[in-house]
Amino acid sequence: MTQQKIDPNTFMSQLKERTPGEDAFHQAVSEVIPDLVPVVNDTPEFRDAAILERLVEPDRTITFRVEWRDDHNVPHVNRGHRVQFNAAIGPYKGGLRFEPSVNTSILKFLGFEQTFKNALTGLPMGGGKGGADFDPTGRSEAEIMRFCQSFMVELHRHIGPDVDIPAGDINVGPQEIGWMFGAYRRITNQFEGVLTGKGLSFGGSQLRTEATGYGVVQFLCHMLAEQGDRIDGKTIAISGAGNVATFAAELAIETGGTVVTLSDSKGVIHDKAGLTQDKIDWVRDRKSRAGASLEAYAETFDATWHEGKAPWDIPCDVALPCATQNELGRAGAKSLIDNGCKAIVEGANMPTTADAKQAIHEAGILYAPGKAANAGGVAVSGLEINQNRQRRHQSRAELAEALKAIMQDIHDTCAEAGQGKAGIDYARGAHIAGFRKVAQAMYAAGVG
Ligand code: NDP
Ligand code: 2IT
Repeated sequence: MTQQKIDPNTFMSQLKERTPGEDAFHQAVSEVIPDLVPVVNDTPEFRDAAILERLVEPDRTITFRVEWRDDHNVPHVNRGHRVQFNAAIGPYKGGLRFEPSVNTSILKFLGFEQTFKNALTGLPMGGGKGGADFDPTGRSEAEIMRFCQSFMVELHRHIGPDVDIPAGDINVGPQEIGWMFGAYRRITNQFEGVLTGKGLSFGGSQLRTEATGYGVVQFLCHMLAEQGDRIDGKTIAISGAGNVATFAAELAIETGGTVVTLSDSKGVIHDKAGLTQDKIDWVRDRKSRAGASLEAYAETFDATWHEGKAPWDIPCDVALPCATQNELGRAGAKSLIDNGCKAIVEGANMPTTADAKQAIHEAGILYAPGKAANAGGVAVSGLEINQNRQRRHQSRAELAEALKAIMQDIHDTCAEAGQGKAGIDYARGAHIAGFRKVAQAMYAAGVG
């Protein structure tokens, strides 16, 4: 029996009723629903198999207690999670985030996005995300290590190279991955590719650290090329000062752009002359100290510091939000547009609010969603999985070529699926192309 056509508003209100209070998750779903409903309504087998209804329900969400002792021997309790969202096209894959704001809603939004993103990479990876409401700010290395070890005491039951392969995300980098990998190995007595983003000496991949930020800039270059334009000479505003932001800055500069901002949770630096590799190295060193702000950049180099501000009031040709969700609101988007910004490419996951997206859409400037533009990181994670399976290391040059090819392919796929009368809608293209692959796999697997 063919199911009735879906009404986007009814679909969203039913979802909200089933998942009260999960605002970030609702936002992530409501971004894609207007683009997916026409596809589902035109594809009777997707409707019959209730693909959309099943797609918004994670396979499982696991929540657990993480207990650890600080340096004064005082015990602490945090809440850890792994959301295994969708495994239709491959084992669950996605990062771990340690931040006080982490909760089920945030991880469901991230796991949902990851499902589309991973499909776009062309690699066999399903979507997942995890983390804990642990705040590493001001904690010693020993404390963070003990937290990672305790986190893995529970997480190890739920992951495996054919089941779920986590990686890093906010506040989880190579150091934390090393501690978690060590804990997994000791608990299970297995040396296997159960995490990506590992160090090179124990199965990590060349270029994984750089891949997300580099991929963002490669995606931007493809978008500009599509318009007959280039990055050379463009003024670029970047938010964030972590993994994604600093490697995006690095490649943007190398390819001829002038990067004038980086930011953190305390404010933004404006460097009119533009960042250089030396300045980026200084930022990395500074930010490697827990809780350190970028403020001292303005005292060290010829730049200004704007306490409590984001980069969006600073004139630029291109904006790359690379910090966190909902960091670019309507006022920021308006300000970027009024100051002549021509392209917004998301390095972070869902950094742009719904209101801001509306303003960007109305202005008709170029826009790329994170699920397409920041997929380079998880793509190289996918290549790390392959290397671990084959017990070999690919060279940096080989991986650089592979990353380039994947980002070109994601661009072209989104451009093709997003082509419309008004030009290319990259978000629509990403939603439709990612969805088709997952939906076909879910359909093929049957219901139940
Ligand atoms: P990092 O922990 O390396 O860096 C995060 C940066 O964002 C820090 O500079 C941090 O500042 C800043 N930040 C965090 N919250 C806020 C806030 N509320 N306002 C302003 N700045 C803030 O994380 P990543 O670079 O790895 O991740 C950044 C984004 O990219 C996230 O959305 C993540 O999900 C996404 N992403 C990451 C990938 C990866 O491979 N790492 C892959 C794809 C997407 P402070 O130091 O002050 O806290
Ligand atoms: O959001 C993301 O794509 C990531 N944090 C990277 C995930 C991964 O498994 O490499």
